[in-house]
Order: sequence, then C-alpha cells, then structure tokens
Amino acid sequence: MKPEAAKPAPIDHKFEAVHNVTYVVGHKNPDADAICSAIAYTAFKEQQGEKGVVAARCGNSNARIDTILRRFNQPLPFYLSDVSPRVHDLMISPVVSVEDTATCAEALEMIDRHGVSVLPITNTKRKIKGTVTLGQMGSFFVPHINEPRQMRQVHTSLGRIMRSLQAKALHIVDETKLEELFVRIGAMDVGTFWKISERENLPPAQSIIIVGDRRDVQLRAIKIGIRALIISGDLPVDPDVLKLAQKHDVSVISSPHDTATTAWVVRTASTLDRVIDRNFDTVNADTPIDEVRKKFGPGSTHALLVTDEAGVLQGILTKSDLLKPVQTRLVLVDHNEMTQAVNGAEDVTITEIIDHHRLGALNTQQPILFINEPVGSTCTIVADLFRREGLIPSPEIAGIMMSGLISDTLHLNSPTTTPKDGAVLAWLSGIAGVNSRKLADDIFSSGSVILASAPDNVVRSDFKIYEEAGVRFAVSQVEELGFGNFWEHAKPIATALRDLRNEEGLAFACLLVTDINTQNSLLLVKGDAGFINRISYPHVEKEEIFDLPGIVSRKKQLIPYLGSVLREMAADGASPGNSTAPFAKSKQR
Ligand SMILES: [Mn+2]
Repeated sequence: MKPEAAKPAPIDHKFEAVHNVTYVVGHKNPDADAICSAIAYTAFKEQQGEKGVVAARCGNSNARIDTILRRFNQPLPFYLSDVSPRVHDLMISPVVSVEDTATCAEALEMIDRHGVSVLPITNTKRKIKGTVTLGQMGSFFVPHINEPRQMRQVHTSLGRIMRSLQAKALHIVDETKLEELFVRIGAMDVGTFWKISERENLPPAQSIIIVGDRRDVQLRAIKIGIRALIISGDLPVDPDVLKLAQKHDVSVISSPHDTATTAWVVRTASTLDRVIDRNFDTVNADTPIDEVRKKFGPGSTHALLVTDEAGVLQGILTKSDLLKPVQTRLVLVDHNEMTQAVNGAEDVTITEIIDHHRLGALNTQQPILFINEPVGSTCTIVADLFRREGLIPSPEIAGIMMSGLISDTLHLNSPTTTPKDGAVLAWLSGIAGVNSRKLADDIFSSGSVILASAPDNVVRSDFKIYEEAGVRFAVSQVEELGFGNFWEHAKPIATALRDLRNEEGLAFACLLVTDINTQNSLLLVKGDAGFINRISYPHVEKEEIFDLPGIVSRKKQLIPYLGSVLREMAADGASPGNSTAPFAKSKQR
C-alpha cells in the first residue's frame, strides 16, 4: 500500500499583479494636459516595450476632458486617491502554508525549504487556523525528561508515520485513522519488556513498538495486541510473525532507518495540532502600512496574517517586510511640486518627471529622469519624445496629445506658446488626421461657461462689484473661444444681467465677454441711457452691446476706462443711473 501523498496548500496569485506598477499621473484638479500627457506618456512607454505602466489621475474629470477622451476613444485614467504604501505593497504573496492535517515533519520541511520564520496553517479552504514557528517546533521536540508519557505521545495516523519514514507496510490496519499513540522501543529483555508500559499505563491498543530483528519481542508485542510494530533497519520479518500479526490485526511496518532515527522520525509524524499557535493577528491587504507599524512594537507580534473578509489567507507581513522598499512607482507629468502631487507620493518612488512648469521643491532618493522644458504643454514634450525616438503614435494618441497641447496653449495663442508647440501640433495633426482648428473649436466649446451654465450663473460666475466716485456697479467676465456661443445666448444673458443689476441695486452692470483666440472682447451693459450713451466704443447690434478690440483685462483695461466715464459724468453734473443706492443699504458681495 502506498503512503498518502502530502498535499501542498494552494497558492493565491491575486496580489502579484499589484506589485511593480508604475503609475503615470498628472496633478490634482487635473486639466486636459495633465490627463492627456498621462495617457500619451503611458502609450510612449508601452511602445518602447515597458510593462506594468498605468495611466492614472488623482482628481475628477470635467466636460472638456470628457469631450477629448470620447473623441479619441480613450478610457478615463485609473483613479488614484492615495498611493501611501498599503499592506499588499509589502506583504509576501503568494505565501507558503500547510494544512492543519500536515505533520510536523512536513511543516519543518516547508520552513527549511522556503526559509520562512512563520508558517501559516490553514484548513482545506485556505482559511487561517494559526501559525507555527521554528521556536514552537523546537519546544515541542525538546525532550521533557520528567514527563516520559508525554514524550512518547504522538497524535497521528499510521499512514503519516509511513510517509515520514518512507517505510513499507507489511500489514496495515486503518492507515488513515488519526489517533493518540504512544511510541516505545523494544530494546530490553522480553521478560521486562511490557513492564514499563504497564507502569506508565500505556494501553496496548495505542502502543507502537519499534524493534529490530528480535523475534521474541515481536511475538510478545503482537500477542499483547499492540497497535503497530515498526521493524527498523529494513530487517527481514519471519513469515510466521507476520501471520500472527495478521491474525491479531496488528500492523507491521518496515522502516529503512535504524531504531534511534526511526523513533525520532515517528515523533515528527505528529500532526501540527499540538504545535499550532492559535493566537494570531490578521490584517486586511488594503490597510495602510502606517497603521500596522505599531502592531510590530517590541514584544508584540512578529508576523501579521493577511486575510480577506472571509478569513482566507492572502499573504503574510513580517517585521522585516516593513523595511523593504515599496514597489509602487510614479511618473509625474504636468507638475513637479509635491503639494500638487497625488496623496502619499512622498512615500513611494518617483522615477520620472515630465513637466513644463516652474521648479518647485522636490527631493528624491535616487537620480531620476527629469525633463522640464518651457514649452506650451506637457503633451508637446511627450510628442517630441515620440519624434526623437523615431516612434509614431497611434492616431488616437496623436489626437490626445493635440488636445492637451491645444487646451494648454489656447490653440497656440497663449503667451506661453513656443515655435516648438506649433511644429509639434502640425506633426500630430498629420498623424491623427485631425484639423487642429476644428478640434480646438470642439474642445473650447465643450469647456464654455456659456454652454455649461444657465444665464443667471453665466453673469455671476466671475462677478465683482466696484465703487467709483460714489457709484456702485458690477463687471462680470467670461472667457470664450470665439463669440459664437455668446451670440447664440445673448438675449437670455442680457435679461439675466438686467435682473442682476436690479437685485444688487447697481447703477449699471456689465458683462465682458472675451475671445481668447482673437484677444478681443464684447461688452454687454445694462444701465440707464444717460450712462450707456457716454460709452465711446462702437455699438454692435443692439444699443447695449459694444465692441472692445484689444481689451482682455477687466482689472487693467476696462475698470480704468469705466472710471474715466464716471468722472466725466460727475464733472458734467450728470448721474450714471437712477439706482445709485447708498452703499449701506445694498448687499456687499
Ligand atoms: Mn500643462
């Protein structure tokens, strides 16, 4: 009969994938360039053959970002709220473990082969039952001279004994039955042989006798009706002895080892039952490392078992694991200041920074790749990397980079724009097969305050109250790409501005609509005719809308102009409006 095979516990691979990830992530409150450069730089790395790179974000999307991603078929990058190291970043997984029906010998073998200090013990469903350590095993195997009965005791099955000994069964009864057994060596004279057992009150049916080729002791033991006879040194057994054993249902096992070794090995065939430490600490894989650190204080636990909600073993975390470097890596795009970076960034490894902003204070442990170029967008830099490496991005990724570039440079109109931005945009346009003018229109109209908000919110979205020469008035401003959206909604916006003037008790109210593309503005004014007639700018369409070429700054250009009109009126003794309410009465916003 073959000894039952040792069953290794199954291994959980779930958390392997979490390790060794590099997140490419933009700043908090991401704008289109932060999102697009993360996606594009991830694609660049993948095209270079890098594995485990994931595009990420650490904030919510907005209408403009959604429009861009939809247009170029890209999913929203992976959301990272916090990259502070967690248990799953440092734990050992898959973890070696044995089932609670294993023998001490098997557990020792696992400890030895894998060099682990703590061995988790599970049931067949991988639910945690406890742990064993070499130390616990040691105290179990150290001879307790004053307690001979306890020293002889093993909790095991004959099958496990044979497995441990690599022994042959000559005759076996109830091989798999787990039982309490007492082991003795039949070394003394046959006359005194059983006296010790009697004195120690060892029942024959639970006794195992290890003996060499001593026929007299063998026969006597069988006649007493012991549980099993183990013949050491592979010595031959007389056929009539075996026959008697069969008659008395006594198992006979042939061990290849000498008597002393056999006795030792039989003891290691004990199940782990008596050795298991059932006082163990568990922790969830998502727990922040900072929270578990205190559990490893002096004199406390030296291993935490990582389990899921069902108590299934996922890994193990020991004190020394806390010293390991965290595997999570970050590539920062479109920012280089820690205050703007994802939470926990200071606790993980930053491997690269690709940016176009001013340098902020940031220290790293290792030298890193740092590309900072004063161009219009981070996407410009990423596209240039593709170009320099002789790589062609996919049309979708080219479109994504166009979008980030257009968004950050206001389609090459912002003062941060460089000739390189223009060249890169043209290159990307050819690959994407997308007209940048049309794409810019789509992007900017998706982000339009006029399109996204109700008229009363449009006039209040960036609204300031001023007092000049005893006159109280308001100027709001919206920035748009072109005046198309404004003209479409001019009527309800004018009504909302009139309501605003009345509600706030103002002499007059203005809305400055600025076209970022052309750097021109329109001015919508609600006030009395006496004031409106004094405005020297040309009328566009109705009386209340004026054309203000070259005016983009409320603070530096428009307010000084309005101040001069008010002073002129005061000099003429004219009042700018009938609703010049006293300041005290009006609500201050
Ligand atoms: Mn940017």
